[in-house]
Amino acid sequence: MLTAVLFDVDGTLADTERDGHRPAFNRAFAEHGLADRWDVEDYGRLLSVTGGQRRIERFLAERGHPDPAGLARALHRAKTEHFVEWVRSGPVRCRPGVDVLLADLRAAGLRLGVVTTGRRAWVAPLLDRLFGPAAFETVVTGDDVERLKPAPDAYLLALRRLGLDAAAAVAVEDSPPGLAAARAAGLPGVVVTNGYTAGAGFPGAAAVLESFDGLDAAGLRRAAHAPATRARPDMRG
Ligand code: XBP
Ligand code: MG
Repeated sequence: MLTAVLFDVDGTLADTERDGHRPAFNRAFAEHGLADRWDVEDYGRLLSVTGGQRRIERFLAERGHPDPAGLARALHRAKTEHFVEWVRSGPVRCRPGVDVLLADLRAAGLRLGVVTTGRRAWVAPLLDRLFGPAAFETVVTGDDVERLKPAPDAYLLALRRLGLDAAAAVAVEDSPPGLAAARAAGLPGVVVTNGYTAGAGFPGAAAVLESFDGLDAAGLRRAAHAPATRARPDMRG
């Protein structure tokens, strides 16, 4: 029986990537004297690497930088400060329909958690700003686990904290690595796509939706228990 819903943050609860994280990375590059800037399209490709610090490190390594790990650490620290500033004072809002869905899930007695690979330094103020304090029973961030999505670690930790089996929960995600993490932890995954992930393949998703509009607790329950989609022929190993 479904008793808990675990939400991803970036791209799911809020559209943070294109106009939030991306400009924060670019400000950090500029401050460190780097000429690199991630445009909207580049950033979409870079999102296949989860975790901002790993994303920068991979980018620098591919360009032959002599100390990609060290510079990525410094850049990511600066990026996180800029992003926190945006979270506190920028025009961030939850995705349309999310607040209505959360209220309905609560009214239906479902437990709510957050599972993200982003850093707690911004996740906590973002959730506070959008949903108020203590809106979620547990919040797992990229600081809490060794391996980020698509590894199952963050979802497994959330289940452990809630004392639940995977069959009692559903993950709500926006991206292929997020869905893969949920599936690897044994959870059904309902995907709600956004500008960056519409059109991506989501093998194993219980449902793929384009928006939260009209989605309520009953609809999410139905979606979670739909048979998982088969892998697309071109996605099979
Ligand atoms: C989100 C991420 C994060 C953000 C940036 O993935 O991969 O790295 O892009 O946040 P998901 P940080 O939505 O699957 O959790 O810079 O704090 O890593
Ligand atoms: Mg996401």
